[in-house]
Amino acid sequence: MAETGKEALANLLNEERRFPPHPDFAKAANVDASAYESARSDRLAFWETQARRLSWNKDWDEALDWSNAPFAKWFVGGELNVAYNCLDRHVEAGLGDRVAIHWEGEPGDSRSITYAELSAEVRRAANTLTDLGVESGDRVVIYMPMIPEAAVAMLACARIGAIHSVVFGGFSVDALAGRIDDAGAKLVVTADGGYRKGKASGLKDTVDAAADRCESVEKVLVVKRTEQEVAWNDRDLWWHETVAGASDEHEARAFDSEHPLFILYTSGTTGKPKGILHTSGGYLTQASYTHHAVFDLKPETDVFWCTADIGWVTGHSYIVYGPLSNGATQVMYEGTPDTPHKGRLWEIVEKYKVSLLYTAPTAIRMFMKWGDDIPAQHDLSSLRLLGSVGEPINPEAWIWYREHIGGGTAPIVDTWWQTETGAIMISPLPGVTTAKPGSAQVPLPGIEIDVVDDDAQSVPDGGGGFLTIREPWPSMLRGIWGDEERYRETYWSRFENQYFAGDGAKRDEDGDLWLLGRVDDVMLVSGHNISTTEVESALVGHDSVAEAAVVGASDPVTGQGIVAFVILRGDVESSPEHLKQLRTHVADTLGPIAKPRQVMVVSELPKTRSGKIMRRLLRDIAEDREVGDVTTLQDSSVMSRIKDGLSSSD
Ligand code: 6R9
Repeated sequence: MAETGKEALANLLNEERRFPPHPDFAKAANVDASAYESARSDRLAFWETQARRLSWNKDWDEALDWSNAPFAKWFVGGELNVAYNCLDRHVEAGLGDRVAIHWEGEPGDSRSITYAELSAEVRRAANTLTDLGVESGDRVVIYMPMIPEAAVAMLACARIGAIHSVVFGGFSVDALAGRIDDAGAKLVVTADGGYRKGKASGLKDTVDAAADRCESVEKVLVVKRTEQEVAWNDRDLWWHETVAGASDEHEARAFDSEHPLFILYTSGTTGKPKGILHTSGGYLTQASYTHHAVFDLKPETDVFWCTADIGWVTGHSYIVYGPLSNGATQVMYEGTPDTPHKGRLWEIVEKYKVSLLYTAPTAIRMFMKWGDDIPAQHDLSSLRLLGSVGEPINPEAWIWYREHIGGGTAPIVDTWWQTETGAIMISPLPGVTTAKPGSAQVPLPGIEIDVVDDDAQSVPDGGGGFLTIREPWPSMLRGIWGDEERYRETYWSRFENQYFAGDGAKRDEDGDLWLLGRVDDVMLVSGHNISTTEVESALVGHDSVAEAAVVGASDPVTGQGIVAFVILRGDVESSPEHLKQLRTHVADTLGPIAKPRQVMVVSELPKTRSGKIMRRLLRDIAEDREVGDVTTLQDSSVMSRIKDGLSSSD
């Protein structure tokens, strides 16, 4: 959109429904409207107050050093240990018997682990890592299923100052080897496999092949989960033969606030994956504060469940660092939501009386497609707040989530953030904000967001443009691993002194923010910029459509034409007449400019492991090209199935 025209993003969607916080919820909420005021009157002092929620070995001298922008330093001179903050301090406060993780394996096995137990296991793992020669600043790649040892490995790294880099279990040999190599990792922590979709998947073969190619790898530490046969190499060690026998006495050394904590690779649409670097004090401050404020966590009574994979930033900040730093009790689930049946998540909510649930729109739309009767078979009355992350949530999915999962009363927090931002940036505060379905609404206290035009000027209320961040924030990325220049170039070159996130947004008449998807995906039709989000939202607003993805395909007349891929609801039969209806429905909802040129029915859509639609691949189909790089797809065979099964409205 940047280069192609000055036309602001068309302002098409019109959503009028409003949901004010329930007075009882508002009264008991962790954070009230005064947080915005205190952050406005002194932003840095506000963040210093939040940093004091943590335990520091040495106080900082200065809240923020921005003299070497865009490389920030937060809580300069301060020292802390991240793992101590997540575990030992709760045990020291007498909370050792509180359950930290209720873990549910896919086959139905389960473990409840207390803070005392988790803390001891992390201390044993920290001793083991040290015995294996891992030192502060060394890199450790973690390639694991969703088992507690994944969190233990991360925290053990944090405890000794090693830098972890978690890679989604299931990524290919190439993807894994590329990440190990870029980070120069000494150690890989993995498992013999994990359970997904009713089967034991293998991870160890992939690690073996990747480690063979990467000279930096000295050891591979393997957790036994599935008991399947695995090949064994000289560099391999079993977790249960090393960690289990290690001492659980370990002193948590304090590290500088800016000591690196982790690298997490994001693929982006083109080029080599970027190793996003996060450090300690600022990251933990914002992960911890946002978890407390946005989810309204009451650690004594709530049961929190973030359904993300640990390989996604959401798993880092809202399974490991946010919840554990706050002393939360949470659920962790190994498998897929439809194994052994489509009510699995709701069964788990009922079993553990989950009160705060955090999931992604892609999952919500899948639950909608499976049918209202499935959640209705379970007692979900424990749920008191619902969260959404990863993509814009379309208003129909928002309403369904509130009605069918949240009992018609639970507030929904639609949280916008990125791997790069480290923690939530834009979200309603559940006790304060009158919610609007489909809008992430307001920057959190202490966060300065803007929407700007091509010339970096703020757009007025009612306008659309590029979402930017105007002031540094504690959990911001500190760079791209090994590539300073790429960091400046990618995030700081489009607009001077503003971080450009890559997303389009509009600001409505009340000043609330509506995220409109990646600007790379924005379509330019007859000189108008149209967001994929709005057209997709209109399509799933039609009764027959479960899920939709749209792309702009080059068009001799209009520049680009809108091509839509739709998944229909279970019992709907498609026909040329029906597809025509869908095109008309979009035109009626958004205006004739947004009418798709073509609608294609598909049975699935290409998605990343974190559930984001890879529109680039759909554009290849719409423009009839060879399909491009599929290495970060959740399931790399999906593209051939889509091509084979196409029926269209041409
Ligand atoms: C946390 C995470 C970041 C991109 C981001 C944006 C999209 C995430 C969103 C959302 C609209 C939301 N995104 N949350 N868009 N509303 N609530 O997803 O990190 O995997 O790095 O992706 O996801 O496009 O730029 P990451």
